[in-house]
Amino acid sequence: MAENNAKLVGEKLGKPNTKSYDAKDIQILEGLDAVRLRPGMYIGTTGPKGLHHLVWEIVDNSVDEAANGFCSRINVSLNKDGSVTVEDNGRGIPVAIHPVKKVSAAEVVFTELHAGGKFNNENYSYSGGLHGVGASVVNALSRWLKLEVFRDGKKYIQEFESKEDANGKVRGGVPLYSLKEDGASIITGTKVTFMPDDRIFESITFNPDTIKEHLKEVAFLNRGLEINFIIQAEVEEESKLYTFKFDGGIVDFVKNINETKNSIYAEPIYISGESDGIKVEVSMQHTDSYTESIFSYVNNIQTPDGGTHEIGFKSGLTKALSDLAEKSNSLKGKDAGILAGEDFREGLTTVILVKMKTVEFEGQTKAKLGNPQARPAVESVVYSGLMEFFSDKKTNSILSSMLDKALSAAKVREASRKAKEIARQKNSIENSTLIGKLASCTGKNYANNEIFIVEGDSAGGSCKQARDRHFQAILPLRGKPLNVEKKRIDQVLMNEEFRTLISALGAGIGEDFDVNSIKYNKVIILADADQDGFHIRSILLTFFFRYMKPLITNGHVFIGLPPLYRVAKRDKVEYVYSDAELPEATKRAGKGYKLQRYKGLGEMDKDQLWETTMDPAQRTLVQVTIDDAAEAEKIISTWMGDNVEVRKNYIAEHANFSRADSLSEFINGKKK
Ligand code: TSJ
Repeated sequence: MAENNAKLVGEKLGKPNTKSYDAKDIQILEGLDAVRLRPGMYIGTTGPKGLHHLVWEIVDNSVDEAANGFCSRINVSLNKDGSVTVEDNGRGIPVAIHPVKKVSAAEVVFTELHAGGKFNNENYSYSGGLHGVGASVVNALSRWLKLEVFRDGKKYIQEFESKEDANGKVRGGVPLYSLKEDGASIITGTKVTFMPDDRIFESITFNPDTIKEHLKEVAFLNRGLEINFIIQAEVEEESKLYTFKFDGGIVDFVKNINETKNSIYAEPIYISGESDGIKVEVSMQHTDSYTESIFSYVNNIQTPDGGTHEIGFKSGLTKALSDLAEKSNSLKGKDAGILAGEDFREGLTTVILVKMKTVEFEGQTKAKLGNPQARPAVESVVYSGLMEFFSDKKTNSILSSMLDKALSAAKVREASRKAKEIARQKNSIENSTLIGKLASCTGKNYANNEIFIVEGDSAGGSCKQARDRHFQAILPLRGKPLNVEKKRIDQVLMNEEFRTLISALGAGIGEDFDVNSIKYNKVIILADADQDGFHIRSILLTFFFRYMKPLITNGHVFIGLPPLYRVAKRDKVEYVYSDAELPEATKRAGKGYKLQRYKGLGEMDKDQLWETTMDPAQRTLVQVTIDDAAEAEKIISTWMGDNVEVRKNYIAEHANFSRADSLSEFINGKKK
């Protein structure tokens, strides 16, 4: 074909600027007119998203060439003048003259709607879908575009421009001349440079980070493909080059996503296969977090709203792991029975890549795969892939960490369900014995009300005496059940005081939690500065993090700071909140002062407690941020984990229980 091309092109080339337009050409141009008339129909928006879509469109063509095995490198450049260049080392767009249209194939690509890549269906068996509206759309929406094709030992060029016609109407993508030879070439490939039309787009300034992130993602999805991104100087202070090439493909993608998390086994699992003509690739890895994240793609196009391929993945995973749990020695049959699909996905990061011929996108934003046949195809590939993977003894430990994780997720889910039930029945609970522990306040103005969660019955008693009952409620937590190490959050939830807390806050729990109906504006945790106190604080924060997140993000959770020392000389009293401040305080007091060290809240009398810890005018509160709570959750999972060594080290490292400033360090928040 190549020889043939050269000949045909040779005949046509060498006669530049002699082009005359017949009726068919004008029809073609009218196609591009339609694009300029309604750009949104083709690229979604004329905002930044649509602007960047132009780059994705061009890059897609090179990616297709790579997917077909003819291209190993793509260079993308953000140029000084604001234009973008995309260049690959593929075969070069065919330059043969189209037998009917009488112009080069390359020109057809840039001037005819929907021609992009479609003229050779065999080579493009997996391209298409929403994307691939193609180069002609980019051309129509560009101020100018330059094409360079390197093939058959030659370089060919063609330029296009948006031009005003005789009637003052702007036409996009008008060829300045037919594709022409422009010297010899020893390389092959395609290079396209274009300048978006500022009469179409809100702004024509590209965001380098957006492009960089997109190219990185493309590189992950196309194992081994090298993508270089060059930001030319003046776009940024100095030229920058980023190279993305991932020989692990989506396995590297999963590793990258999990980089900042703790994975519970070393390597992501990789599964690939084909079913019903659909190619499926999956990589997955569990972390010790609780959220599930799935990134799915069809023909390299992201499907943020999921669809049939994701459903297929989930059922394949559930079936395989349920079967394996059933057979597993470490799980008793009874335990295996409580596992549900979602439990297997807690903390799971997954990338799903599906390639298929005719893609149907669904939903408002066309971000969801609709093809029904993708579901069973992905399910069977995932099921058999996992069964095969776990048939090897070497993977036993991975399986047991997965099943352990799923089991604890199931227990939490069960406990959470029970807790929700309790929250729902809160009206009947309010009259029951449970609420007896709570000393509620009399004021009905929630915005002013506070609840102190206090460690220990004795401290709780002191607080009840010390408080201003108009706006301060006290909920004592019995220290003992919470002190038990290795208590899981699900067991903690079954604790009576927690149930009381849920109903006292009156805003539900979990998905049903409604921060707008909380009965207390400030939730203040009061615990001692010792190991038990640290533990209780962490459990409470973990509880809020998991079941009442908006309580934290809306700034309702605080840590109360009781003093560590009382320095007194005659009637002068100073309270000291950290060891670091003690020398200063004693110096201030001078000779003959009396020093009292508080080991816990219970050692203060009610007046001292009020002055130092509860009186809004004098106390110190630390507002808890979501990062603190996430950190607490990590501490708790370490604390409660099975690995005693890790636990000991972690506690030694993170908790110096005798100093208030280490608490502040742990809490990390702003003093209020
Ligand atoms: F579409 C485009 F013009 F915007 C564009 C296409 C832009 C860029 C940067 C690259 C490409 C492109 C197209 N790279 N590689 C190809 N390959 C082909 O078009 C091609 C080459 C050879 C054959 C063949 O059958 O010999 C078939 C095709 C489709």
